Amino acid sequence: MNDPLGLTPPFPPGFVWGVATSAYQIEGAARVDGRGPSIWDTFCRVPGAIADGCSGDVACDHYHRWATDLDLVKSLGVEAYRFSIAWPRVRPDGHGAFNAAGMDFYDKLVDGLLARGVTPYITLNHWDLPQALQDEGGWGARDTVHRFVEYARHVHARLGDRVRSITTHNEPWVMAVLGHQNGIFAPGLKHRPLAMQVSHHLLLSHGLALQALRADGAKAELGIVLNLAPFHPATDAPADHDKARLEDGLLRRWYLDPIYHAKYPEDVLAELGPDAPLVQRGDMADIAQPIDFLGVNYYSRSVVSAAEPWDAQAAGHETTAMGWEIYPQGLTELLVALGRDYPVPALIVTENGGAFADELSHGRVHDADRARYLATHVAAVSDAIAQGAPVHGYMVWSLLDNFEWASGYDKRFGIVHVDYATQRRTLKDSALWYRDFLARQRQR
Ligand code: GBH
Repeated sequence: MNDPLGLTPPFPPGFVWGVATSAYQIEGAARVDGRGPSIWDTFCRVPGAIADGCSGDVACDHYHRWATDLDLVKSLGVEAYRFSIAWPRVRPDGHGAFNAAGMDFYDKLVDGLLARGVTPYITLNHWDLPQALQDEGGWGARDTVHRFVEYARHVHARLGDRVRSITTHNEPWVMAVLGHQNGIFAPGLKHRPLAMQVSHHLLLSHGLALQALRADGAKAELGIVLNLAPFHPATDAPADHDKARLEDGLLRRWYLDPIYHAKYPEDVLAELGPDAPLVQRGDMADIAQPIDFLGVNYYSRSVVSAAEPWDAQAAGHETTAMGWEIYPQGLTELLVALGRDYPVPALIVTENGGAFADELSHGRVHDADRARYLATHVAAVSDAIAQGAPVHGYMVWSLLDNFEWASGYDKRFGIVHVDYATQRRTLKDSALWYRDFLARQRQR
């Protein structure tokens, strides 16, 4: 396809292009080399929890195919690969001995990336809490905060000298709200006060981990990844505007105000009332650590109406296979607003991409819709930079088709197709577009 970016200014020098994955979604090998069960292993066995009834037991078998998968990463010409460490591989029972075999896998992965000239960006928690910790209250229990800090220090001691970037948590809102309030993600609970307590413990563990890693002499850039979306009122009615402001409070300000102002937003606390979390003295100061970067996962905007339910699809917008509206200008708006509202030193788009109805035929996947999605969102990032947003990188979600959580394997986000029966990988047209786009970037 032609280059909609031909007329955009070149990206700043040092801008980092990448692809992203997460452990449970690709690794498989669920019972290999001493890995313990995570809350997702458990949740996948709850009847009806996963659309196709499958689990991450095998997934993309990346645990065994990592070397050829890294060759694919290199072939794209990206600078960075963002992946997550499976906590239940590193410390299978949550608080006992660390499992050397589990850590060895990530050691090989990091060295394998460096050998291929690709920079590792690691995430410590992409949702796969050890089940043993869930059995003791999970993220609702304050002890889990300290177990996370121990795990973070252990991973940092092994890999910290070779990774450029360490993310504490991927999308705390998703873990807290989808996992403990809506119950659609592991651990499948439905209790708002618990969800808010979980969000507080995630933030606290983030802040304490940053302090611990810095005390340990961290050289890597340290930060957190949030799922964010601009909220647009469906109409001009004041009730819709108020709702949009509150939703932004729950998704964005709830996580960034503590980090930057050491307090939760007043309007959100007022709305939560008795559902607000218990905060101990000193917690807010512990959370308010400087971050080196904020990771932004962007998929769509959110149109908000006080009159539920509002259906964006019914409003006639083009959507991906997830039913999420395709709205690239929302990424510009979001990044510009973040740069204006908070003194973030660096924003990195840590995930962006779409699920589409791909068809593999004669060794090709003509996913022009995905390539267009990526190209228009990359252009939106360029617009944000032109408007002053400090964006330092962009990563495609995802390298591979993979286990899309409650949606199972039916929803494909990869720029590389995976045939699960044979584990054969095929570069989709979107991957070829990204590779060629990156090659052109380097020539400018
Ligand atoms: C990310 O989460 C995850 O980090 C990643 O593991 C996952 O595979 C990827 O995205 C794709 O899903 O229901 O229309 O209101 C995404 C988090 C939160 C994004 C909920 C969409 C609601 C859209 N998602 N959000 S809608």
